[in-house]
Amino acid sequence: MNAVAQLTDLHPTPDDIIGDVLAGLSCTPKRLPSKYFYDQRGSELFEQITRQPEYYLTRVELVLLEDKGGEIAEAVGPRAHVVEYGSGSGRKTRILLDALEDPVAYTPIEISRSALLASVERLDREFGDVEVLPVLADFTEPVPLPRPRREADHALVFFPGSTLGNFTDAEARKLLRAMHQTMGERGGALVGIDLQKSPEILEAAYNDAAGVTAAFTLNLLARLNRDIGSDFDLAGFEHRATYSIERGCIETFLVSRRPQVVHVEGHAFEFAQGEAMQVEYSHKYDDQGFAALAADAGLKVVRAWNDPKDWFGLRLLQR
Ligand code: AVI
Repeated sequence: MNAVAQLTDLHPTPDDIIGDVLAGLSCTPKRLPSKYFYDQRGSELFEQITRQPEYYLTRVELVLLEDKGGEIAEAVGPRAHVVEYGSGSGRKTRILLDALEDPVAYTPIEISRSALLASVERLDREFGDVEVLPVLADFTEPVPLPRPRREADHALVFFPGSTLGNFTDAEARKLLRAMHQTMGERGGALVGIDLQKSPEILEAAYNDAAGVTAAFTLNLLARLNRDIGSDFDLAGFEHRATYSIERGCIETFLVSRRPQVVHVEGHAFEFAQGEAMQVEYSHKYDDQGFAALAADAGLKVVRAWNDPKDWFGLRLLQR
């Protein structure tokens, strides 16, 4: 049986894009949810971001996984059922599965059917030796895992890329509590986190010289225009990403270049010149802050691996 036939559909509630956009534009200051960045073009642009010289996160995490694969495998133990939150990081998954001792199964969890199906065919081909059991579900909720043909010793949730940093603190706590449930009694989680560092390095990573991140941010407006019929003028907004040392967070905004009115579903929203609409958080962690976040979800950091410059970290969490 192939992986597509084995897809478990937990019927996640579809995104309410119109509701989310109307709610965000009615806030002061205005905001839009960053989860809507990832249409096809947005995913391609993110892929390009990961190849920009300033955006170190992906490169450093890949090398860290390669370098520490043996230690990670030892700490995780044999016969894991690897459960990935999202399915966009095939290269990282391959490195992890190659490093682990006798992994039993691989379950990507995705809320988008098209994204899950697109990745599943590729995964089934690439991970021929490991059973692929995709699940269509919202990973911010606890997810009952499918049973592999061969019994697994425990589940290992894999959440790389510092994607956790894109959630607000309250959302991250909820997600980690759900992860605590999903991983089960004997399970663990391997989470990639971007670490706090100089604002210059961080701001450069989110304002690359080639303008790919700016194009990625603006694509959100193109996506909304296409999918919900809004009339954002892309030339009327500019990308801005700034780091707050106090909050340990890159905040990305779309700043209105002039006074303008945007229409969504018959509602009119006025923007002043220079008005900044918040579109993304990218939290950066220190050891204390991350351990506290995990502890709120009943999880302990049992192992920590950083690259030699302490720019990026992998954390193994257990109950
Ligand atoms: C996917 N996520 C972890 C990226 C980040 O670094 O926050 C998204 C991104 N936004 C701008 N550049 C990259």
